[in-house]
Amino acid sequence: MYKVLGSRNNRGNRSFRVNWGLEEMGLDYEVIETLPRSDEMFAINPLGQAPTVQFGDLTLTDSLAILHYLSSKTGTLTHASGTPERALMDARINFIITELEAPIWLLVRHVILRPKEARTPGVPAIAETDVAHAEKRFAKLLGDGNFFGGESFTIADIIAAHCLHWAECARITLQSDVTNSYLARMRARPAWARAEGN
Ligand SMILES: N[C@@H](CCC(=O)N[C@@H](CS)C(=O)NCC(=O)O)C(=O)O
Repeated sequence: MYKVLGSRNNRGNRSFRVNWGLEEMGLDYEVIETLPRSDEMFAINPLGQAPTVQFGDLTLTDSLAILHYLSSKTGTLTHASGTPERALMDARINFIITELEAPIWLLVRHVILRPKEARTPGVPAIAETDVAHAEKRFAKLLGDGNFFGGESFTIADIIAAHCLHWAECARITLQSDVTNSYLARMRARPAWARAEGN
């Protein structure tokens, strides 16, 4: 049984990526509601970040690393390492993390998370411009494909759809029909609802 220390909250919390992946893979898990930077989180993760996963004696950190671990272990939602399919999936994930997640995270920190005195005016507008630019590039890469990491659903879709959903939670309106219909398809997956606890 995997223990996800994090949250069921699906308004940007990266724990959702892991909960969704576990649901898609059909693995047993429980979510232990644990706040980032709480004593409980620091006790098992030096950065105090959510999600952190425990499995027996193993403690795993970082949502993407956890998804890579689970997908490699089960041989699902990924492509074999050393194949062109895997290189494409990894490139797509790197695109999302560096070009889409980064400005969303910057925006959220300067609009909500940081104490008011530590926010920099002007940063949210720059971050929003970068998110819009990344969304255009996402739509270009996806084209008329069904999935972002190749011909089948992979962890690249989990990372991509979570970030697009997170952008909407941060009150960004996604502009492209390609992006909106992709996100609607991902949200319609039964495992998405189960990961939200529904
Ligand atoms: N790269 C990490 C980032 C984890 C992260 O920043 N999680 C947030 C909650 S969604 C957090 O714990 N923030 C508190 C902090 O960084 O101090 C991942 O993907 O898991």
